[in-house]
Order: sequence, then C-alpha cells, then structure tokens
Amino acid sequence: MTKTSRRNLLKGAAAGSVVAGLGLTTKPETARPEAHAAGSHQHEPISGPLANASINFGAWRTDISLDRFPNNSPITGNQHQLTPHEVTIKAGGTVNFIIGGLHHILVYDDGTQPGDINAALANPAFTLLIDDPNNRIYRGLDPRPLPQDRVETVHFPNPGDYLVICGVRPHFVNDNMFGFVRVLP
Ligand SMILES: [Cu+2]
Repeated sequence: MTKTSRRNLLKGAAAGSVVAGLGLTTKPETARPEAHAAGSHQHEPISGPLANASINFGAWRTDISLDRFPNNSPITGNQHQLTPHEVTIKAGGTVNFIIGGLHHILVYDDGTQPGDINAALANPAFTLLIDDPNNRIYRGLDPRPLPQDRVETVHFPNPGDYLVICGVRPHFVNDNMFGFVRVLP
C-alpha cells in the first residue's frame, strides 16, 4: 500500500467515524458538498509530472552586469516575459509563478485571448495596473511593496486554456507580457 492511499484510507476512516457518531450514513466522495463546490479536483491529492509547473514571471538581466546588492530593483534591469510562454498541467494541479520585479499576475478564464483584455481599465489604487474584471479568475498581490520578488502559487481545478497576463500596463501592451496555462482533463 502506498503512503498516499494509506493516508486516504485513514482520512476516510476518520470521516466515517464522525459520520457514525452523528447517526448519519457515509456518502460517497461525489456526494460531499465540497466536491461540487468548485469542480471535482479541489481537494484531491495529485502527483506526477503534470501536477505542477513553474513560470518565471519577469527576470533579472545579466547582459548589463546588473548589481542588486543590497536591495536594488532597477526597472531598466528587468526582462518582461513569461518563461516558458505556455505550460501544461492536469486538472487539480498548480502553477508556481516566480515573480522577479514589478509585475502583477492576472489569470483569465478558459478561452480568453489577449485581444479580449480591455487594457484601458485602470486600478483606482494604482492606475499603472490594468483592472479588467471580465472573465478574471485570479488577481495577484499588489506588486508595489518590497520585496517585489516573490512566488504566487495558483490552483487550476478545471480543464481549459487559461490566459495569464502581467497587469502592469506597459508590460502587457508594449512588451506582450502574457502566456498560457493549458490544463488537461
Ligand atoms: Cu510585468
């Protein structure tokens, strides 16, 4: 028996004893309300090479001999791309966005294309940021506080092709800073 299946067995046994104590019958996994809440992969363990992927969300340049010590993040020293441009995971997996510099993650629902984004809509708190809520399923942290370098990890429970853009307007509009997360069934 693998570690994972034993853990599931124990989890099931624990849930079963709680249910028995309440005088209720055990329902199958699919009948539990959380299984219906937001897709069927929200709390399932997932493993294997398609369980997660990483995207470098901006990166620091080396062609200009950049020196960031002790705490320096010059806007001229940053490269504005998602690397890789597209990743593939399976439903229930996560993507780790490794952010280097002043960037803002916006994730849009299945099928959204870059041309669908209204980049003129501005975030009232920081007008340099795009604020188009149409089909947006994730908006990342305010990129202004230091350190700007950080990781945001985002869960994708449902299959689809998800557009990810940088909400810093000139990065998206001028530098085409966007990519895609392909989520397989
Ligand atoms: Cu950016």
